[in-house]
Amino acid sequence: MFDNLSEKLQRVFKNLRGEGKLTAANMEAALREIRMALLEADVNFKVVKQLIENIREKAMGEEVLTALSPSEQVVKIVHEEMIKILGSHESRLRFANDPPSVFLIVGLQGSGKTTSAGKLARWLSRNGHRPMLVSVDVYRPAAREQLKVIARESGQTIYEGAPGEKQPLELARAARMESVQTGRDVLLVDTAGRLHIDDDLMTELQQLKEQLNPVEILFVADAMTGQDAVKSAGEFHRRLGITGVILTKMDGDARGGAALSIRHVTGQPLKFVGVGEKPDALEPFHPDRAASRILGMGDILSLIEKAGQELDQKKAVEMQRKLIENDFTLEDFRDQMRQVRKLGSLGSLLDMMPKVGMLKDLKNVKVDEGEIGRVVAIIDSMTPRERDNHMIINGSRRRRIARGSGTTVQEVNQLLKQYATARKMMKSLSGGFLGRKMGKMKMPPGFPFGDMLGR
Ligand SMILES: Nc1nc2c(ncn2[C@@H]2O[C@H](COP(=O)(O)OP(=O)(O)O)[C@@H](O)[C@H]2O)c(=O)[nH]1
Ligand SMILES: [Mg+2]
Repeated sequence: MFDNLSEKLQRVFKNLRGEGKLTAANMEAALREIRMALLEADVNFKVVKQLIENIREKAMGEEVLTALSPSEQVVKIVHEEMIKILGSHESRLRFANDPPSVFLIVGLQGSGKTTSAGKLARWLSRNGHRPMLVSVDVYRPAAREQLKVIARESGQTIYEGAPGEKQPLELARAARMESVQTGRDVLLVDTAGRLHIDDDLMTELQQLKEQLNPVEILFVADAMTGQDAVKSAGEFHRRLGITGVILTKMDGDARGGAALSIRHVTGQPLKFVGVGEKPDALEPFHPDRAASRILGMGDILSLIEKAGQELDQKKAVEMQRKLIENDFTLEDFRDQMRQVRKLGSLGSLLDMMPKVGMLKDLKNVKVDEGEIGRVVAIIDSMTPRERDNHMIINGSRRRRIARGSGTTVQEVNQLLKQYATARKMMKSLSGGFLGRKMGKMKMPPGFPFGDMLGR
């Protein structure tokens, strides 16, 4: 997500780092590069123009702070302006005073409507609602079945329709009645899509809108289609009036052009992003966090939120101290592995982390359960003294540990080597940029010892 843009912008900031102060000349050079980076990320040209103007105005204005370096100043300004373009604050879903709140899910074929409807039902259930799903996509034979399967897999309630109900309007009406009778407070209506916007589809959607009076008309767009997604969002808004956007497949979109353009071009907020095919791969969109992610500061807030459910905050602080002081033992390492296992994939964890230098490589590291299990087993077989000081683990100790953990001496060697490399890496990082950043950021454990896996 945003990887390419993030990389390019960081290069611009790095170049600025050598400058003593912000001048018209070096600022113009930086602006040119930022402009290029945005255009290459497929950001709408009007948005780029606006952003650059805003950044220039601020940078050249009176707001320049003497306490910050030129590079820090530009990062701060770009961050602020990017948040503005993305929508300033999180746009929450609206609900009707009179339940059920009807959400119409609309968009082109293949954009991710059905998948997102299922994910949204799950998200709503977990946030205190009682949603009901219904598919009114009566054209493709498998469409309604698909939603049924998704609903079943994620434990969501669906209105399947009575035998006679064959038309979208009939189905929607019946589902609404069923929602009222069974006390469901949100009705999610998954609609049909077409390959292109056509009049028949629009007429049908308008009729559904008229009849159901939805509080939300959520346009689902595929982020990978870039400016095409933005264009069709604009078109749907013009003809139907959308209230928000769900941008799917952000996990596969390294550029981020659609995400950065949609709000500014359509005037409607990005409410959720789809970040994978699994039922839980849907996140509310936070402009500030997205901007931080683009600028490579890492999505620290999301990380802490996610980690917070699983981790003991005190332990996190302690772990962070250890990381910085390079006082990180094999015992701590084992704890880390267990946390990584609890949190799920290391990839999604690292996606939220600051992208600094070599850490980027870690994203491609696959964590497999077996590997973690092996690491934990090996460390379990060590004595407390060995865990505290890996230097004492000589040949005979290695053989004993291998036997005790059901692994080979080679695997034990490999683990120790990876551990040593990571310690070294931590040392160099903790002295530099990351160390200072981390000092302020309360870094939870689980980071960044993926290096020691899967190499
Ligand atoms: N990687 C990824 N795939 C997605 C996401 N959302 C949807 N998909 C996939 O996109 C394809 C089309 O989705 P579907 O919901 O059937 O689209 P619809 O025609 O608009 O209903 C399916 O294969 C989904 O699994 C997402 O956020 N990430
Ligand atoms: Mg569908």
